Amino acid sequence: MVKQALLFIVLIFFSFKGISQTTLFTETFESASTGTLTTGGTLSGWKMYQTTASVNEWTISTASFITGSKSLVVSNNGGTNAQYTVNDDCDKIAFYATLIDASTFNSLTLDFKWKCNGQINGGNYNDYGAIVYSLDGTTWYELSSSYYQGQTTTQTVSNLDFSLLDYQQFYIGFKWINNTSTGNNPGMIVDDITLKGVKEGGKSIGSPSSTNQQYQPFNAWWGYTRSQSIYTSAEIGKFGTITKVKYYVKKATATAIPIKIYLKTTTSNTTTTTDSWTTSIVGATTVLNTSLTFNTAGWYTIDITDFSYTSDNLMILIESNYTGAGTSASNSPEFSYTSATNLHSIWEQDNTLPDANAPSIRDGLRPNVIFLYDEFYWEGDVIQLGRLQVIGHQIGYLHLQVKLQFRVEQHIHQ
Ligand SMILES: [Ca+2]
Ligand SMILES: [Ca+2]
Repeated sequence: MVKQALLFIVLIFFSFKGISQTTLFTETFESASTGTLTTGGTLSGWKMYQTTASVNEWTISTASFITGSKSLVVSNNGGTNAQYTVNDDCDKIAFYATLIDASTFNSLTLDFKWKCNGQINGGNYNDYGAIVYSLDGTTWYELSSSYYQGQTTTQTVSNLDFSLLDYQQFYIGFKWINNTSTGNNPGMIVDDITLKGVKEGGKSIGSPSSTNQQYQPFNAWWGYTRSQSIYTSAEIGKFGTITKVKYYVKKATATAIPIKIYLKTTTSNTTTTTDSWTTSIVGATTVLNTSLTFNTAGWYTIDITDFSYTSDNLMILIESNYTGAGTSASNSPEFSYTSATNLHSIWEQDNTLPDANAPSIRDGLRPNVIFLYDEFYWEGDVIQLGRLQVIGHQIGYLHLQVKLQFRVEQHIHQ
């Protein structure tokens, strides 16, 4: 009797070709109409926000263009010339009047070209351009204290860090300020604006414009500290497997801090004022136990043991165990926070563990955080491979190559 057994082996090879960026917004002004931006309607999608009225205006103009034939130009004569009136002070923003939706993107960067002579006097910027953003189109914030002036030839800015706005929806703008005397043409001219990001599942909680900073939640100023935060399901807005968390470092230092991070879900809408730390961590999962050094300002990514977040609010509990009496204030890193009533509690103590102490202090100074999720984004066509469904071959932040290798073996038993 002959038996035939068919061995069917499928080998799937994945190769990742690195992180790819997606363009979220781009503008060359080449298809835009020329004219002066106003606070009323839009001009080819662009609008003006005014703090100080002036004859100096933002225009889309062919005067002193940077590339192509049109640029965004400060002008005192409707865009005929790239010139400004130095004795008429001005504070105006040109902004693209459609929200940029980066709610599923991180690692945002901005490219643009610019020219601006303007004025600096004794180290003080008097006439200059700046990058600004807004969450509502009314309240504007400078991205950084980098100002643009002193250049009469085209300057190229590439990959300017815009990650402060990761996972946000926002407006982007360019501010022109001049004071009431002295200055040099041209004023600010902008062109070839491109905002890019890397698509990855996540959620940012806390105001990106917050200027508040504190030692919590990774506090080295005390010997031993604990931080308890609740981020509500309404704020987070999505369940799934959380793979990483990010905290925003405002003050970087070279200090290594032994830390532990715990996660748990809770139906409570407030952090404790009565429980000890020992009680608080009951039922929580330890997702990290290591030493971290927050030596770079900006979002600091912490890879945690994957946590399946499936219901209720999310509680993050963090121990910092620098030991002893802690380190100096200058050596302690600081982190961004946003006030959130009843959603952050702390324990702080030198020399001995505060774990049995109750109550804590409920300060409501909750650290800003980004949650990263284990998600894949697929684009393109659908390919059916039996039960394996591969939708396209381009995922948002990785380029995925799939090779299938089939080996058929015939075994004859006699
Ligand atoms: Ca152009
Ligand atoms: Ca001036």
